[in-house]
Amino acid sequence: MKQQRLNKILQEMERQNIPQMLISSPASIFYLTGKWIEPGERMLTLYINTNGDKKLLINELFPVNAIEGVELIWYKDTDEPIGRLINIVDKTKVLGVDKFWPAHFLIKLMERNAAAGFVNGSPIIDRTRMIKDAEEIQLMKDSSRINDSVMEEVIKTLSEEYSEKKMVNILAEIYENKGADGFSFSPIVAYGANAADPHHDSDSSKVQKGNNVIFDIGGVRKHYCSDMTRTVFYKEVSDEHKAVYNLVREANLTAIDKVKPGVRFCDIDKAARDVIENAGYGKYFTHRTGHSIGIEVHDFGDVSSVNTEEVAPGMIFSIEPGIYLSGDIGVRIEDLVLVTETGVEVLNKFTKDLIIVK
Ligand SMILES: [Mn+2]
Repeated sequence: MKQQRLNKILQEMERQNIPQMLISSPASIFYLTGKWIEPGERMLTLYINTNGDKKLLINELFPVNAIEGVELIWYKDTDEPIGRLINIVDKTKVLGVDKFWPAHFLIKLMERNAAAGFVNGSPIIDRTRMIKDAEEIQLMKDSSRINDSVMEEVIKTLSEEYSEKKMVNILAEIYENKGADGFSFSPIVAYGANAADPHHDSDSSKVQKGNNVIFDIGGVRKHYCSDMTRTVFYKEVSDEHKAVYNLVREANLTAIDKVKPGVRFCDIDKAARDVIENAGYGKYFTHRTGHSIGIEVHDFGDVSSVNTEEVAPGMIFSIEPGIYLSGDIGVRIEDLVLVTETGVEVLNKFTKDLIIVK
C-alpha cells in the first residue's frame, strides 16, 4: 500500500464521518496499491475502514502477488462476490461507494441492507488524487518529456501523402519507440477546417498548402498521462491565420502566468478567456480552459468559469485555450502545468513559436 496516500484518504473519511469505503476504479486502486488490475465486468473492490481494515476482493483470474498491508479475498466465477462483501462491510455504519461502481452491485448491497447508509465516496479520493506527491510529479514530468519529443518528431513527419488517420498510426509507432505504453486518449490530428471541430475524429483528409494542423496528443508512461496540443501550418500561413495563432498563444501564456497557489480555477479560465474576448473572438472559444490530469487523462477538477476552488501546490492540469472558426480554421495550444509552492512550472517544453512546416 502507498501508506501516505491512504492516510490522507482515511483522515478525510474521519472528517466526513464516512468510516468505511468501497473503491473500485482501477485508477484509484492503482493509486493506493501500485497494482493496475483491469477486471472487466468482474467485481474488483478495495474495502478500507478507518479502523485500519483493508481488504481487496478479487477474482482468481487476476494474478496479483501479495499487496503489503492488504488482505486479499479471492473468489471464483461460480461464487457470489456480493455475499463475501456483505460479510466484510459493517452494516451498522455508513458506506462510501465509488461513483462508477456498477449499479447492479450497489443495488444488491442496498437490498440486503449491507450498510447503515450509502454515499458517494469518490470525491474524497478524487480530491486527494488532485494533489500529486513527489513520486507522481516525477512520473508526470517523465511522461510529458516523452510527449515533447513525440511532438517534435510527428511534426517533422507531416506530408501531403498522409491522411489524418495515417498520422495517428504513425503517432502510435513514435510513442512506442519513445518508451510510452500507448496513447492516453485517442489522438486528434486535424487539417484545415477539420480543426474547427475541437473533437474532430481523424479521417482520410490530406494536408494542403496553407492548412493549419492541430496535433492534440498524449501518451501513458508508467500509468501517468501526458496531453499537449500544438497547431502548426503547412508550407505557408495567411496573415489572418497568423493573427488567430498569436492570439491563442497569448491566451495560453497569460493563463499560465496567472497560475500560483491560492488563485481560483475560474480566474485562470478568465485570464485566457479575456485575451480572446477582448480581441472579439470570445464566442469562438467554446470550451473550458483545461482539466486536471494524472493517472487518468481527465482527472477530477477542471479549469472552467464555474470552478471557484483555489489551486494548490502539487496540482497538475492543462491550459488549452482555442479558437474555432467554422469552415476555416481551428487553433489550440495546450500545455500541462504544475502548481509549485511559489508559482507554476510548465511541464511541456516544446516551442509555442509559430511553426511553418516546409
Ligand atoms: Mn487536454
